[in-house]
Amino acid sequence: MTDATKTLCPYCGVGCGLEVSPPAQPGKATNRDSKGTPIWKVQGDRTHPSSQGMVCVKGATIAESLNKDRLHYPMMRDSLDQPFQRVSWEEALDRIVQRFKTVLATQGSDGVCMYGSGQFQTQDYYIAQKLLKGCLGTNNFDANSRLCMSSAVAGYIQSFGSDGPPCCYDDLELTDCAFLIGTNTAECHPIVFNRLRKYHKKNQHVKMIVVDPRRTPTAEAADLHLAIKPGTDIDLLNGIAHLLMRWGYIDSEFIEECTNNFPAFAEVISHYPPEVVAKICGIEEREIEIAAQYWAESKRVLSLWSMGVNQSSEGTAKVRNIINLHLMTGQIGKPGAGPFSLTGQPNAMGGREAGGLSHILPGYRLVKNPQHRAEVEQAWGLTPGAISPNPGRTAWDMITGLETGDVGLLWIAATNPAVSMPDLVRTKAALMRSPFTIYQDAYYPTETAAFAHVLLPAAQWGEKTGVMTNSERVITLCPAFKPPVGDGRPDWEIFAEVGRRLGFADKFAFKNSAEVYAEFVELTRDRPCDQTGISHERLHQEGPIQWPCADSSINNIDRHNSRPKVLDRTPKRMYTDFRFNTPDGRARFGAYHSRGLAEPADPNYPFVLTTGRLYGHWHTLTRTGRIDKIKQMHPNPFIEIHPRDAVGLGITDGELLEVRSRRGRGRFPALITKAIAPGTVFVPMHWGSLWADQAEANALTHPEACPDSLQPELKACAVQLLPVRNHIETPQALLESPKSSILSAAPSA
Ligand SMILES: Nc1nc2c(c(=O)[nH]1)N[C@H]1C(S)=C(S)[C@@H](COP(=O)(O)OP(=O)(O)OC[C@H]3O[C@@H](n4cnc5c(=O)[nH]c(N)nc54)[C@H](O)[C@@H]3O)O[C@H]1N2
Ligand SMILES: Nc1nc2c(c(=O)[nH]1)N[C@H]1C(S)=C(S)[C@@H](COP(=O)(O)OP(=O)(O)OC[C@H]3O[C@@H](n4cnc5c(=O)[nH]c(N)nc54)[C@H](O)[C@@H]3O)O[C@H]1N2
Ligand code: SF4
Ligand SMILES: [Mo]
Repeated sequence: MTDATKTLCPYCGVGCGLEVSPPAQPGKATNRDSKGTPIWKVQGDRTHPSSQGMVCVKGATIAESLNKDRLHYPMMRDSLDQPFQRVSWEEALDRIVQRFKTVLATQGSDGVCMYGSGQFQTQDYYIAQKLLKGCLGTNNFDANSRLCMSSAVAGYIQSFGSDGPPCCYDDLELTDCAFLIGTNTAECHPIVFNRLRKYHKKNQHVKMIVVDPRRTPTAEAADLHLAIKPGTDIDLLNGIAHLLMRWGYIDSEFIEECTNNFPAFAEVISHYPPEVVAKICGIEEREIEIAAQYWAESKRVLSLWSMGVNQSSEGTAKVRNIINLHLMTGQIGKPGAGPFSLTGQPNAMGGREAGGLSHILPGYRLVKNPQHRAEVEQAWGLTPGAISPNPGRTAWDMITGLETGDVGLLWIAATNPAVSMPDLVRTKAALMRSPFTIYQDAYYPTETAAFAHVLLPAAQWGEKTGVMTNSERVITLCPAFKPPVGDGRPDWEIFAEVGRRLGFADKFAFKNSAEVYAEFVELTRDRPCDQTGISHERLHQEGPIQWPCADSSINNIDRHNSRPKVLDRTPKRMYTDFRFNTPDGRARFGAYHSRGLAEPADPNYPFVLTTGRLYGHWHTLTRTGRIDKIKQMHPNPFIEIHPRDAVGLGITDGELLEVRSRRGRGRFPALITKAIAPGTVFVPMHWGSLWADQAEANALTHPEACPDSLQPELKACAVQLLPVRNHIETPQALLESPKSSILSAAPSA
């Protein structure tokens, strides 16, 4: 392709390379959508090391949504009951700056909050941190990664001393056993799954274990599917560890030389013989034994996980328990082995590097660490003490801050919380009370726009230049290849402009995003995520580069042959020397008994609802809801329910079920399937109020979170199910009373 731009897919954290070329190529018919809009042509980039030319349906169709239903210009209104008025950027920025000044003067800097996104480019993240945490002195920046990866971040930090997935995708094709837990990789990380699946099919000895309460397409491909009850992962993992210990399949030398706290862990797992674990998890003893046997017999074990682990009120403990298995067997720091979190969003990794959560700072630093704060203050030319020592508000704390009136200004960008936050009834009520909400998005309308005072049009992927990091730490340059729609501007430029107008002109004097990145990489120097050897120029010339990549490793003259060192292109792993980022260099075992679900099923709410994703759709549908092919694949929301439970409720396939939790309700057609365990039901997260009537998964979920990662348990809440046909409107009082159990059938045991 001649005019093709090499870039990265803006959907999932697999991070596939794409080549995008303009619609009207010389000599070829112009590609157009049903409205006659030209469509850019997209294909996989064969030279991208992570994806090797492969793409899934989302990446392949991305161009079809780029020009549809975009937010074209800034809009404003004084109160939420008024219609929006189109305004100029000047007017919008004036209003924003004025409001900032008022809130800073009356409530202090902690009255200001920003809620960002793993769909930011690293530049967007970095400038937002500099503005909020640096110039304004509040750590009230959090991202939707709080709902996504924060348990993995906390688990890595506690076990290894720092964040950072230690593995690389080549490990998918080097392992003897892939242990997939709480991940529907086939639908959510399809190209990772393709690589693994091909290798698994070709190599008889390679085992694949999937741990998921649902029989997903991922589970279909496994040698062993452990359909555990939701929330029993810790018991299962302790059970596998128990057998490995009993059988003597542990790496005593590694434990002795490279770890701490093994005795506490050994004590805990002694309580988890298979007969106990099988009962708790709702599986057979034999299944646990097979899983442990696969671990024991495999030279190299690779664990993959995502939201079934992270989105839990004990998410950090689950992550650490996965890591425990790797530590006790020495399965880390070598090809084909290690604990590997699959990142959800395209640049949640870059967000972590740039300090994009309320408790972290750029360069894998922590807000609570005085030395880390001092290093960042110095880099930013701030007075000592300018950065607050207190972690800021998490995503959910922003909602409660609106409830209490402590949040005076909320700036939301590149996320759609009126669909994706837990407990939507409460979330929306809090957003309604917000004194001033700025919402910066690429599309219009979205559900969150209804709660904004100011709407700012963002230039999206393809309209701005920046970098993103995928799950295996590979950084790809994403150049602009088309002009922004309407008056759209890159997120980081909007943040920088507000920073300048608030009096920090010298801190935001960047001419372009390459300069922003160059400043950021200095903050990674000598840190685990060192990328000082990477620049826009280098990415443009040499293609995607994996970190760590220190400038000392490439820019220096090689003393032996006095030639400049060239970039080492072999995929890297972390911890190959078995030294970890803890003060004593040892990894730490965590010792955990399970506390179970935050809201277990009970006689009033007898089913456990779990939520998640479908192959074709992306989150809140702002893009994929506008793509015909994908709409045909997944036209409607639904609720998966086991045939036995359907019989208990007397319902047939397709019949409408009303689902109620303690917080809200929704209506979904039943999809009767043995793929889900009795007692558990599943609803996709994708459909918000603009896309379907009363089919919001998060009307039902709760915000109870892991005490370490503060990540909410979006994967489980207790619900009642009522067939709509014989459903009489129930007064709220009756719904709350214990008698309400008579209204809802119990799951078949
Ligand atoms: N098609 C598609 N792909 C995506 C996305 C998308 O919107 N659409 N989003 C991206 C993002 S941001 C993310 S975070 C990832 C998410 O990727 P995944 O985590 O793979 O996706 P989910 O469907 O949220 O949840 C995964 C599985 O967790 C299981 N689960 C539920 N409860 C438990 C439990 O207690 N224990 C265990 N072991 N499993 C449980 C569910 O049954 C589900 O199959 O996907 C990314 N990729
Ligand atoms: N029940 C339940 N809830 C969940 C989950 C679940 O599994 N179950 N998963 C959680 C997880 S893991 C995640 S990651 C979240 C995702 O939830 P959200 O972040 O709310 O979902 P998106 O639809 O991806 O929202 C991204 C928004 O950014 C806009 N956008 C796209 N590009 C740009 C850009 O360049 N700039 C700006 N400013 N805007 C842009 C899009 O139009 C869209 O409105 O949902 C969470 N909520
Ligand atoms: S697997 Fe993920 S990154 Fe790759 S094309 Fe699909 S959505 Fe894009
Ligand atoms: Mo996510």
